[in-house]
Amino acid sequence: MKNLTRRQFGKGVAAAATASALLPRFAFGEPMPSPLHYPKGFLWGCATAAYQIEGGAAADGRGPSLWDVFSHTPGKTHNGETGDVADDSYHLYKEDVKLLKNLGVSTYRMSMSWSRVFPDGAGKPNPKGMDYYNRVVDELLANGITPYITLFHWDTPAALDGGWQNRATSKSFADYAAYVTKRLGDRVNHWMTTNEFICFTDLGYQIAQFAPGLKLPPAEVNQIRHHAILAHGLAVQAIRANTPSSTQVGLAENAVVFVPVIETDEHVAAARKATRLGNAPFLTTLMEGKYPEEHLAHEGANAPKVEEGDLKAIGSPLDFVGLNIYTPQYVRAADNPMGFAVEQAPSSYPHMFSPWLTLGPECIYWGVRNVCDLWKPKAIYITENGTSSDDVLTSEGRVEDVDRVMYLRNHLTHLHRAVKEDYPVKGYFLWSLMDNFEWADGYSKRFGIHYVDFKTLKRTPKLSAEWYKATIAKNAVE
Ligand code: PNW
Repeated sequence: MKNLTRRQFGKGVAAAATASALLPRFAFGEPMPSPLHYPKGFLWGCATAAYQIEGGAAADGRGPSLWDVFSHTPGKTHNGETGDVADDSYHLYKEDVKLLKNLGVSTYRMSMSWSRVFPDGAGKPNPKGMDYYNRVVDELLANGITPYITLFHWDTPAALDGGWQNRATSKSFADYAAYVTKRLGDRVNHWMTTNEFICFTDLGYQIAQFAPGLKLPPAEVNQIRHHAILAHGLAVQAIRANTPSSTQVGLAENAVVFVPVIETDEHVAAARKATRLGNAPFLTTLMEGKYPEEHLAHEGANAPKVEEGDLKAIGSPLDFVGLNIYTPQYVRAADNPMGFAVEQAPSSYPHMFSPWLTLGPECIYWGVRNVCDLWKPKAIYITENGTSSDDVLTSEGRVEDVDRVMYLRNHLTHLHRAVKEDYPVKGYFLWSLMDNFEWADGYSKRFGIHYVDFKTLKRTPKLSAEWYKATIAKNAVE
């Protein structure tokens, strides 16, 4: 079979054995199932975030972030765990680049800690903090790995007065963006401004699950959301002004993914409408350069105060949209003014180790399709996808995370459909390279494809790392 494709093999055997109608169908003429090949040049990567992996919380002049304050406040995180040490990637980054190299990834999505570079969030920069990122970038490039950098993954400098309640924070963010892209822009060509608006706005300021742990009324939350998308827009402008014209700018957003409950025209249209309205304060406003009328009407007197020039900045054209995709939200067409209704799943609906990680791997296809059909972005990256698992390190040093492999294989199978249908998906970043500080869940939820012993900081590849390595090597999912 060596020099024949599977299909030729099948045909050859079929011709030679037409008499043998009783033999199994597969060997005779029916094409054998073939692996799902990704296009040449498709980018495979892993993702991490600064506060979740770096540690070195007070090293070399880093200032505290709202997450340092929050995690050190009793009762806020699992067992009071903090990111003080995390994976100590601040000191062990060369080891982490080796993990990446061994996987064979071409790209690495990392984030920078704003308060490492500007300990007070604004004003005087900290050259030692900046040097750390210079070293990481150089180490990646020396190993043939392309860095994709997120400027902000929730770790707002604690010194910024009022945090995201204060409009001045948006301007400080743009200044930080200008400073770092000016210094790294000769070596880093792909930038993401922010990660997941809802997680540092609503979750931090409305439901108090994340830093800074406040419960503010809707009008204030809408203003905070506005400052967040304004920060993104001003940062896009700042990056463009400080980097070569070839620089690619986008963001990483966990837009709610609405999946048509049945794939018929009416439900597909409902999923598109739901995507637009369900993501109104964030991605929709970025992509359309204005808040949807329906959203403003719905918020009424609580709608944000918008100053002149804000929406122009917020709607700055992007080179790519990064989507963090984990779970589906099923939706159907409905005879109501919105034209859709969200399905309520029964309590038996399956989920992964984290209860919020409900299964539905087709979400990765619909996430891409809904966004592309609505707004036609030039390029899409899956900037995060992955799962927690109740990983156990065996006495032989193995982690048999077959549930994570199942999750990844299924998502990459459905992502392949989007690629095959010519949606402009350029790459995929698996969350995450290694176990890390999982925010309010502390170290109780592991998302890595490398197991980290948080006492010794030893990293061990899990079965999922072997699986991902093989997938990358074949450029195909099987
Ligand atoms: C993402 N949800 O957050 C973050 O970008 C990562 O920092 C995080 O570690 C990872 O996913 C795993 O949680 C999310 O409730 C947080 O749907 C919550 C949700 C989704 C993503």
